[in-house]
Amino acid sequence: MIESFDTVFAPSSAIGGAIAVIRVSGDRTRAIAEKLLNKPVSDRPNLLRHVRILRDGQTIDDCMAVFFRAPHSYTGEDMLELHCHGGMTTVRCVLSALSEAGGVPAGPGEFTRRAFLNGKMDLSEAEAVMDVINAQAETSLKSALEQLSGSVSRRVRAVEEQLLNARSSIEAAIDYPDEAEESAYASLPAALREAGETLAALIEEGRKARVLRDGLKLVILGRPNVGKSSLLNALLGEDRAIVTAAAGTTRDVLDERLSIGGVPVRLIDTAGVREASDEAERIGVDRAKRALETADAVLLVLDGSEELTPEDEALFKETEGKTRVVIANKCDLGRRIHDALPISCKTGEGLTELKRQIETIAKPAAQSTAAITNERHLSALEHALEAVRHAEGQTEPDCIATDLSEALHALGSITGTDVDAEVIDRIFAHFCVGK
Ligand SMILES: Nc1nc2c(ncn2[C@@H]2O[C@H](COP(=O)(O)OP(=O)(O)OP(=O)(O)O)[C@@H](O)[C@H]2O)c(=O)[nH]1
Ligand SMILES: [Mg+2]
Repeated sequence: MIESFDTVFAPSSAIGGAIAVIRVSGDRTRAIAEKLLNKPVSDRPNLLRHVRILRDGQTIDDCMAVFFRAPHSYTGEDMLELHCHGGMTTVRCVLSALSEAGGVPAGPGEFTRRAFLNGKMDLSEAEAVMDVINAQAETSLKSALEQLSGSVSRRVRAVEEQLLNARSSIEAAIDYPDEAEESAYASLPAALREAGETLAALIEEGRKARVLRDGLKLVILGRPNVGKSSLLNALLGEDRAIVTAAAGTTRDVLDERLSIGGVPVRLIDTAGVREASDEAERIGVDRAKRALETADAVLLVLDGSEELTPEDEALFKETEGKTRVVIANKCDLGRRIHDALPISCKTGEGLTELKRQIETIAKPAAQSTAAITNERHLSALEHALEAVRHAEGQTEPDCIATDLSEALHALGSITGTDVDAEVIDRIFAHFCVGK
């Protein structure tokens, strides 16, 4: 267990690069730096300096170092950043020297946890740090950077404000029951409704924008042998799925990630839909239909060199109402279907246009970068909404006040003003060491 008074250290860059960044944070940073570098830390912080790291009087690295003085650092504590040579041996020697000088190896997310505890950022901003690192595409990165700059906290604070107003009306009613009818109490129903509407809007917007994190779920659907797996491979640019001339090749659902126009997309190849001839194929067809139920959009693939079949017609019906792109594949063999996007997985014709159409579907979903997309934040908002709705159905001022406190508690857990220690532990446990 790392104590908050420990001075911690950890490598902060990926292993194997030319330069390894090692960070130290805590009260003893200055003493440790002076021991390792064998000279006093300069009075001018934030400057990159050329130094030698010593261990038992021997130079173990010739590198660069920056000292940040509390509270003007990432963690809010004194910090040292060593930019060493990147080899495993160098890094291991420097880490041993730090340990011998009194440092303690940092656990996952320890630096960001300290930044949160020292008030350098709120909890939603701390969580955004991890989202920035894990961002799968440009739009997810933009959204995480928005969150890092405090957009989530700002929007949550606005609802908190509405709820606090509602609560003060209630408190007035409890304290001065006789004047309650004329007083602010009269405005309570409207205040509750307004807070509920804001919460509901935030939740809906956030759920939509979660596409940013999970990717637009795009299901490739069609009867057997029209070239669904060939399309998956063509869009991915690699031979991921098995393609054969026999109908009924794909049995399982294949789920691949790629980025189209900066938006993360989950591309899902399915078994060709028809009356299945064996058990495995039947299960495959069932899975294809289940994938369709949760799809954000569908690529309905036809064989453009043949006339439409009754199986194609059935799929048109099944995908009605879904966002879809109808594709006539194998256009290199002939064009017998019109009103569909002609492509050829064989020659690559039409693929650029297809990608453009996918981009137009994915982009609007990705536009709201300030939305609250983190699952923990969304469930806290839902909890708050439930409490507000409950309050709307109450008549006793005391009961309404209790509901409002519960809603405010839920909102406080987003920014971390009102959060249990275990929640904090759970959040930082998912961080990488060194961040
Ligand atoms: N000429 C031509 N052949 C294609 C094209 N796309 C796919 N094919 C061929 O069509 C056959 C079926 O391709 P698949 O990608 O396996 O088709 P599928 O829809 O995944 O088939 P199932 O998994 O059985 O449902 C293979 O022989 C491919 O080489 C194309 O654009 N032009
Ligand atoms: Mg296939």
